[in-house]
Amino acid sequence: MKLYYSPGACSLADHIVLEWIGAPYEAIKVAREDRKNPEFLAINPAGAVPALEHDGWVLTQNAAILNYLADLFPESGLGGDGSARSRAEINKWLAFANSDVHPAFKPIFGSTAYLESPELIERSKQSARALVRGLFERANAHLQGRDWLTERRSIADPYLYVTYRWARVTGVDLDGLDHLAAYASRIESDPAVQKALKDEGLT
Ligand SMILES: N[C@@H](CCC(=O)N[C@@H](CS)C(=O)NCC(=O)O)C(=O)O
Repeated sequence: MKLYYSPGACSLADHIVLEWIGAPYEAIKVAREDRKNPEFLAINPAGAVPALEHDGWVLTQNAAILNYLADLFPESGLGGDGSARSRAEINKWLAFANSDVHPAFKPIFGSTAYLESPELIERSKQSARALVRGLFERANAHLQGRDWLTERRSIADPYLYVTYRWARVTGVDLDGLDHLAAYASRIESDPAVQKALKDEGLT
């Protein structure tokens, strides 16, 4: 298996899951500025990470990749306990991270540059930070008394963790979100997570 990733991007979730699974894989770095190069567009026409190559077949879209890995390695338990309900709970939180939290960062990462006005761009970023804060307040409330988003560690956890990392460096107000902070520290102190971070050149 080959995972195409950019350091610290949402592909870090897949990188962590591969480490948790423990099966052999190769992590191939795609620098941010190389994501639209013809070589990488031939792998993912969207020019986005992650992409997973397995037996000559390429899968894109993070939620699909994470679910595929969970299905390929059911013994990892990362896709739940085998019941429809546990998988649905995991996919609920995966959707929260992938389709609510992740896109909320877009203005912070530059999607509103077309506005051209520095003042308007800054307002769009402030509004995005407030949106992310609101989403994290929900996750924080849910995490009270819980170690993981669902009954057990799953493919949803590293995705939320990755977005928390982004929040830390983009000025999102994380004050008082103590359950979320403890959860992120718990994930971060895991040796497998440390390895994925080190391999991506992150601290
Ligand atoms: N819907 C895609 C979005 C992936 C995505 O946004 N990846 C970012 C990195 S976190 C990226 O490579 N962006 C480059 C681009 O879309 O141009 C997925 O869930 O896999």
